[in-house]
Amino acid sequence: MMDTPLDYLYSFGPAADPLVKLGWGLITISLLVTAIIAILLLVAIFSRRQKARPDAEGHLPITRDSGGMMLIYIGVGISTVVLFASAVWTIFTLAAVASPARAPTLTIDITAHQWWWEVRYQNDKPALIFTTANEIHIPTGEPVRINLATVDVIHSFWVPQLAGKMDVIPGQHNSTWIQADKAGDYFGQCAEYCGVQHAHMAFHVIAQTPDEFASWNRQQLAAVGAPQSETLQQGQNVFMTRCSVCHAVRGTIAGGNLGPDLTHVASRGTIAAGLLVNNTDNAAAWIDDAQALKPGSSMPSLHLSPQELTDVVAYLGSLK
Ligand code: HEC
Ligand SMILES: [Cu+2]
Repeated sequence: MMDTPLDYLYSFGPAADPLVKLGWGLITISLLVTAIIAILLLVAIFSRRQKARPDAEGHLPITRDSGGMMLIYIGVGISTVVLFASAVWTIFTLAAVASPARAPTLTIDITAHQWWWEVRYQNDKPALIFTTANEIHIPTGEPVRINLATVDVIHSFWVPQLAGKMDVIPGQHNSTWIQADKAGDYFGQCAEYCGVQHAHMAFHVIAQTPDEFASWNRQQLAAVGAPQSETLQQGQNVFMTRCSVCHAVRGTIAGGNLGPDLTHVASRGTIAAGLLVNNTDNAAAWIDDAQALKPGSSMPSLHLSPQELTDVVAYLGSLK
């Protein structure tokens, strides 16, 4: 989990377990092959031919023994069996992770943007659909369907401890699934180079017990109330004039969709796709000069007045 980011040698769910076993298996086979070849090579280098003895006339006899061919047959034979077995194991692994054992009850549409992830929780009832960003909450023990789309270039969705990579390709709808059997914070990362800030296109998958997940889900659906103080009112005013063209806050007139939905931004652990811990100082630094922190991002450096900045940061902080 978090203490070992992107550690793909451990897995925490059925979409990743077979992959990790295969990974360990192929590493073991590769190391064994390397060791055996190294040993054979050393034997060949250091073993000496028997010294030929000259015959009665003083000539060295020419010997053509054919024993070497047998070794080649054996070597090629063993390699073929091992490679074929690895290929079969790989095919079975791909089949095992192709789809979950039972149909997912939860579907999340994920849209990749340069350089952040839009996360939309699907529901048969339109009123229960909501959008968030860069932080995907899932209930433990449940397979979750992930539908992938992109608004710009190719990206790749990767949470190594929960599933293999799935590319996100313009004009194509790929889907994959994840499942976490243990509660925790799993690190995810765009795994296909997508421009200058590719390295800062991370996300978190937060697996919670079904009860905790249900209460998180309820909280995300809650509408934002009216600002409760003068500062928050000022902050909301700044937000509506300077930010709402790109950002949405459900329940207000802010409906922009160029940037992440900020309805419950204060509930998220990080901002700017995993780049910064979500606290007052970082939020202020980000809003003041996003281009210094994530050059090339579609979030402009707003350079607000100190008062406007304090107010808008307080407003965002109230969006729990
Ligand atoms: C021109 C469009 C645009 C404007 C205007 C804009 N933003 Fe952004 N904002 C973005 C984009 C795009 C991102 C995502 C950047 C990234 O992570 O690469 C973003 C990210 C953010 C984030 C991080 C959200 C998250 O969950 O990661 C916050 C907070 C934020 N903006 C606040 C503001 C505030 C406050 C204002 C107004 C003072 C503002 N933005 C104005 C486009 C905009
Ligand atoms: Cu990327």
